[in-house]
Amino acid sequence: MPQMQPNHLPLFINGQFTNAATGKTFHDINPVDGRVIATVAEADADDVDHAVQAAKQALHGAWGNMGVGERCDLLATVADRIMERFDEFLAAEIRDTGKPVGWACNVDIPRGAANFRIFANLVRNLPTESFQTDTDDGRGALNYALRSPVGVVGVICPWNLPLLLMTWKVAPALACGNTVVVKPSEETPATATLLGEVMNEVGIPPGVYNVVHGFGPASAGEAITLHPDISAITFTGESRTGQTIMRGAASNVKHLSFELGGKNPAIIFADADFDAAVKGTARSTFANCGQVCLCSERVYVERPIYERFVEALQREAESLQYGDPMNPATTIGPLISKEHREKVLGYYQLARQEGATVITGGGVPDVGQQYADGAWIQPTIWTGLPESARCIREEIFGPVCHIQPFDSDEEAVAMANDSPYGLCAAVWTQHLTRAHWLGRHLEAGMIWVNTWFLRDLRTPFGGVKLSGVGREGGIHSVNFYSELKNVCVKL
Ligand code: NAD
Ligand code: 6OD
Repeated sequence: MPQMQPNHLPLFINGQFTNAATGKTFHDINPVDGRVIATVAEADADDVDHAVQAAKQALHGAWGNMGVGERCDLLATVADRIMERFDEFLAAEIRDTGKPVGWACNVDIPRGAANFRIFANLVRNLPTESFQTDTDDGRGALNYALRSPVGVVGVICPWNLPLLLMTWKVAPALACGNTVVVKPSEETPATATLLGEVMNEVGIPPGVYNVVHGFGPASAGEAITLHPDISAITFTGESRTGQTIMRGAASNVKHLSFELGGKNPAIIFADADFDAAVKGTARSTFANCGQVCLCSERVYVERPIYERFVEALQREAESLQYGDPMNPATTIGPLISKEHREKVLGYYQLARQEGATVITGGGVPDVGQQYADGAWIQPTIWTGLPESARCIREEIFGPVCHIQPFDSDEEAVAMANDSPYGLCAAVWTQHLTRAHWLGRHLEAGMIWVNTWFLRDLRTPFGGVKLSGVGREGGIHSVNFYSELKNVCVKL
């Protein structure tokens, strides 16, 4: 069986590792030190078409004809094989992203496997909706709903949680009987390619899982968006990219599921368990160097504990350790690229112009000669900005938050909701009815109370406003990745 060559990441089409028809490649860069770690085959519209044709063939062939039990058993073995090859997935993910091993070990790779296990189980055990209907002759009718796959699904992914977010889409899509053409982010092509090896090893038929590398506009991303034989697109990324994909996908009215940007609030009440709220907010602000769409960039603290909270969060930020991502003592990695660092540093500068007090950070750390070409940045805390400031309204996607005091539940909710985004919120309080009241009134898809990013994969996940379209997770994923057909039988 052909394997990937070290330092070169090919496309994976119809069960084969292959180069782009044009032979074009681009570089995969390690953000820790700026070194090129691999060349990557760059797909164009012809390569995407090749992948779509393979996916169509599998859809109407080996995969489409397989029973749901066998299909789900195979997908469960994908989960097992990811766990058996855990260290390879871990090393590939860390090389691409520079994220600390502790986070990658506990979040990215196990979730990559869990996505397959959980959606295989869910779809294997899915009941069918049915109704007995009265008729005039008294004999009645039986209605029941059948599920069929949507077709070939385009999966367009970001770079922040590459394996986790890609498999979060691929696993339910395949469990529901679809076939997929995946475009990983150009920044993080490795684990999606490695998954191609796993698919072959466990016997997933050729064409079921295809990977095309490349960029967005005038590249593989756009080719997926415009391809007439792709029936649905599931996309995670920036809201602006979502708008572009939505326009392109209109041509053949593709089904769309979008997980987009966020500017998430964390709300800390004076009655909260103070230490838990500080630790939890440090995690929700600085985890993955602030590059999780669920991160808190706006922190609202009830006035009696405001000063104490700012000092405590400052201590947490200043205790984060830069360094070799494979060292378990490292707790903050670099940003994904120097280009992204320019964007985040632009906001660090803008915050000063907008009148922020910089409590900590605000620049580039000295991480030593070895990492001088990496994309390192200081975790940063601001206070003193008006709620109308751009730094409060726009998604930054870095290790940064602004802390604002509030005086009442109503004021906290009003400030939290005054945003074009609505992905999630974190609320820290010991007051039961207050927690439920906020849960009802916050405008967001997910509300965490006294925790953050605690995931049960059966629950609905997605955002309101600019943060997304639709929900994935549990039955919501099944509803997106399958078509329901009602059969009405007169008895
Ligand atoms: P991005 O939108 O720049 O890129 C995401 C993917 O879209 C990449 O694969 C890219 O190549 C592709 N793409 C870009 N332009 C395209 C186009 N015109 N047509 C088709 N494809 C195109 O996002 P990113 O920088 O990779 O990720 C960071 C963003 O993702 C942040 O805004 C973050 O909030 C968001 N995000 C959201 C969630 C969520 O669940 N809501 C999760 C993770 C990340
Ligand atoms: O946990 C998930 O399923 C999920 N979609 C997380 C998204 C994180 C965004 O960066």
